[in-house]
Amino acid sequence: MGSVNCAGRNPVTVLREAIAGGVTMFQFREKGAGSLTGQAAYELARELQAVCREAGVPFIVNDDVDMAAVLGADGIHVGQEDAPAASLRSRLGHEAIVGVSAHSVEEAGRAIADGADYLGVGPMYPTLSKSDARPVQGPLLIQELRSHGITIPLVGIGGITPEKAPPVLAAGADGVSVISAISQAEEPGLAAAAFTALYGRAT
Ligand code: 3NM
Repeated sequence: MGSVNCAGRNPVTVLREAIAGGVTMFQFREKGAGSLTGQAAYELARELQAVCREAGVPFIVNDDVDMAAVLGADGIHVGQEDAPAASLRSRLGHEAIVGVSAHSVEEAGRAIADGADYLGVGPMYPTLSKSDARPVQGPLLIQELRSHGITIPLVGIGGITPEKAPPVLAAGADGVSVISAISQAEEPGLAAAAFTALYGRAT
């Protein structure tokens, strides 16, 4: 999540509320039209990192390994075209969490061989939050990854709402990664709680 995802509200408030609702990991993703750059992006990142620290929630930076290193982030999330996970981890420290987006069995296999800790798998459903999203894959892709013997944590991403999350979890995902269904909800805390309430039941 980043500043452009928050329906004009302060991202710090949105994140605080989301964490109060049960969000267990946060990824700073400052992307898209009107997003902050340079110093302003760093300032927001630091504020959001402080909220995460206070709550004991891991703070992950999307794509920008320099930012992750400068901030001492808990981890980084990258795409297929970025540096291999193991080299990112050696830059950030061996405890760093490295997540990689995967859109097929082949991409997943490569990311795991390269040292990914978890995979973001999507898009599960149509999304408005990523302009260059791949074609929708649906929860079936998660099932396919599991049937190929992939055991590392998988999180579904893309267009996931509390109503659409159960098939993703039932397909074998360990969790869901969500932007708009929480960040643009009238009450991000309640929206996050609607997701966390699913876990006991669907996994
Ligand atoms: N990655 P929302 S879909 C950041 O398929 C991102 O890899 C995707 O936002 C992928 O929850 C996506 O608002 C956007 O749909 C997720």
